[in-house]
Amino acid sequence: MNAEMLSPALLGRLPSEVRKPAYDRAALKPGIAHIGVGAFHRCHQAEYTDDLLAKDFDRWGLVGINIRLPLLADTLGRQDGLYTRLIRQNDEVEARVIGSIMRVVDSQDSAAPALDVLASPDIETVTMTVTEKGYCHIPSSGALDLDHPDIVHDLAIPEAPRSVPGILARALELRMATHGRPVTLLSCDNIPTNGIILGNVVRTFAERRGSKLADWIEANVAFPSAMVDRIAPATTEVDIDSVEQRFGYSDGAVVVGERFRQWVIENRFAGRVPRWDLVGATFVDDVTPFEHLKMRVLNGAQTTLSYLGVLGGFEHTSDAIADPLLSRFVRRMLTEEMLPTLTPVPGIAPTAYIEQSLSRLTNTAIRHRNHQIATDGSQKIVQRLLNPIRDRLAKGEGIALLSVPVAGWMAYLIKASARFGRAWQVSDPFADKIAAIADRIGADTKPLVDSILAIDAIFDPALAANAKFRTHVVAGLDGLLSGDPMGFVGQVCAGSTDARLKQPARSA
Ligand code: CS2
Repeated sequence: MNAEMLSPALLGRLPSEVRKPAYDRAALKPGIAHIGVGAFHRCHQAEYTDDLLAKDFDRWGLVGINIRLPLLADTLGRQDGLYTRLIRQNDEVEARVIGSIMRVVDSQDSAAPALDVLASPDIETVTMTVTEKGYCHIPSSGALDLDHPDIVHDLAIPEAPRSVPGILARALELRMATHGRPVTLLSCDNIPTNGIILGNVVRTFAERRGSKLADWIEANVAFPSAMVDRIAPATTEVDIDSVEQRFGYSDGAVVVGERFRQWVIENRFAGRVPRWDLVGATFVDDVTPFEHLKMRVLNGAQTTLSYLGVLGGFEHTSDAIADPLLSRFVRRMLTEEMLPTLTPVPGIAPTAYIEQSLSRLTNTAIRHRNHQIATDGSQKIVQRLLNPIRDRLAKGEGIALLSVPVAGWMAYLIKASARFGRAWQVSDPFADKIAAIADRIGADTKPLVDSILAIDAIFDPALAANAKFRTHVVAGLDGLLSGDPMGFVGQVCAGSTDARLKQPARSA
């Protein structure tokens, strides 16, 4: 097929079932910059902004910045920023062209294009989805990792930064030196207290650059926290082809997501506020209870299904949850062990939230690969699993279920080592370290767990020293590295782990 490419000229001729931007795109002016224009941003913040522009048109056009792959400036540039957002819910498909992105700059080779946008007086809000590791923080403490190679580089050459904290600090320095206008930096990543962590890393970096910048930031920059939610996996060729086949035009920047979406934002802005609350977002004083709910329940379930799913031979989340055993395991884990760790959220019943989350994961039209979710687990397990485990241990409560996905993360990385013939390819900042530990120690599970728990950037030392936690993780790793990982999950689910723990741990 040689279909016409999506463009402003094509908008008037699109099939009627494809929804179009309901405002005058030619009148758009930039007001928001977004760092990390991946599938999630295009399916979430850009859609909310598209809704806002249709409801209450204001100077809130989006300028996207990619400082890591993919390159997108050409693809989206050819389409004048337009792209198709598909909602897929089992057999239903709903298409909509989003118009809120005015342009995207690729800034992988040099920070200059990113800095030009971020330092512009037009930009009043900067949102970002740069993945957990983009913050260059130490997951277990939230502090800036001063040994991170990009941070070392950026502190030495602050005019040509590579890291997110370095780029933001330089942009703020340029704003201070030129027009001095305030700005809101709004993290939309799944890290706990994301506004506080972003504030920490940018301020720590700025303090190293001198007190003038740090003082200016204190007076002129806001770092609200936010909880963001919509399942939007990486786009595939099949998704791109499906738009051409179904609607007759070509679009290189299609995104696919589920119907559910949520955005809870701490009401703390510097300067003008994009009124996303008019179109379904919620502004609150404290995001923490929402964040716990989402990261522990929805993300906790996804992470659990991803590791146990890969070990059990399942490709996608929906395949893993369709398995009766994994489905039973994850529901029990959430209701029996996760739920009691949640802070009440007005208007949201936790049991109903758990059921809704589990049902979202069964959506067979969302092809979310377990390996995609398993990526960068070292940056995810603290907020999704280890913090709730810590809360339960502090109250003397059991962790027989929650400890299994922690062992699952270890097993996933260990099976990527030479000892297991590199069962699959992994991507995690700690992958090499764990493979080296696995190759050095071999099959003896207890010293293997001891060495992994000693990585204090991930495991807080008090948690790592907890005897109950260690015992459960050793048993979990033993079971998951055995020839029958699903048999082990079955035993845990049948409630026989405590019995197992009385036996000396078997080696893998
Ligand atoms: C997923 C998230 O890849 C992952 O880590 O758990 O991207 C998840 O789909 C989103 O947080 C849902 O809002």
